[in-house]
Amino acid sequence: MDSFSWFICNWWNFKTVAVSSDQNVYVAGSTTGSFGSQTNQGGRDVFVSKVDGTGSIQWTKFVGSSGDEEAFGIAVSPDGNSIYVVGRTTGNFSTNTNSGFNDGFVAKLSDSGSLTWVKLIGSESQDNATDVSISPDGNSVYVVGYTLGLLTGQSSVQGVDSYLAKFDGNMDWLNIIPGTNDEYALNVKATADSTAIYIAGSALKSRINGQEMSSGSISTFLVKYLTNGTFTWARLTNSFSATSSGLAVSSGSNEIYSSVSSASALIYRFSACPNGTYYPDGLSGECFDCPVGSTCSVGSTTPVVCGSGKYSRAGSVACLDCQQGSYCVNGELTM
Ligand SMILES: [Ca+2]
Ligand SMILES: [Ca+2]
Repeated sequence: MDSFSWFICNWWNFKTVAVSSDQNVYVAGSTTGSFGSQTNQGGRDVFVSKVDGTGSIQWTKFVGSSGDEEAFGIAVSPDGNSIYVVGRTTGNFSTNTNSGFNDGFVAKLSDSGSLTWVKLIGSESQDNATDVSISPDGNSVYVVGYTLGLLTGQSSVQGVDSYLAKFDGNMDWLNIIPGTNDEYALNVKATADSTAIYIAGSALKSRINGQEMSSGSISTFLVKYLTNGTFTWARLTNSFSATSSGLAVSSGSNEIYSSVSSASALIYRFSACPNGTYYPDGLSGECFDCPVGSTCSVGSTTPVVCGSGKYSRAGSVACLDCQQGSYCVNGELTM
């Protein structure tokens, strides 16, 4: 048991992997077997393993009940001390009783392999937790997933609904992505500047906040939330039998990459508008020129109107003093 390659055997189902800042690798998946001191509780249990930079397995911990567990997402806190795993379960966990069929679960483990807690996100119907991301300060844990039922805080059911939930030990809030039919949130990333959370997923015959998805086949979408839970916008990324497969945000928080599996593998890039341009959503491939009388710095969502006695030309980043012998109203220069 001293090499990573040993670990890949056919009754272990790897699903997800994360790397900590101190170069340890955490993997999660599910298994019907037992392993070392870890005894399977029944059906499939989730396993979490820590592998160090040399490929040596440091520990393996089971997260299981008598029901079936599967893991879909894993994240490590920036300080490397906490590991969060999300997935679904048909069983019960100590103080958390399953609400029916599958419930989504969130499990927190320490970097030494002890299980801190397990929380369920569930309705009387099918529920799932698909991905997890952690804020830069490590205090906020964002979980996405989808439900066929009615979750706490959810007012009505529109086909398959997707949620974004925030945890800081307990669940702070859970918001439903505003879609009209079936939406499946599959990937989540909190930005490094702590301002936003991006969610990628797949949708069927749905409009998300007015943004039309494909009417006939599975589309993929990108959604932005603010860190206080406010929905910001939705974008269609691909409209032809596509599934969201990954999501990444640049360290500067100004570039979003969304990967999609369709007839071919695709990557969509959304970036902040450059100086002298703007876009209402802040990220776009089609930025507008800053209008006459205003200025726009990089990433602008709204042009800033020049003050009295100042003017600017289209595409400006700075207001200029009104010229002698001219007058300037609302940022426009009149000779
Ligand atoms: Ca189990
Ligand atoms: Ca359920």
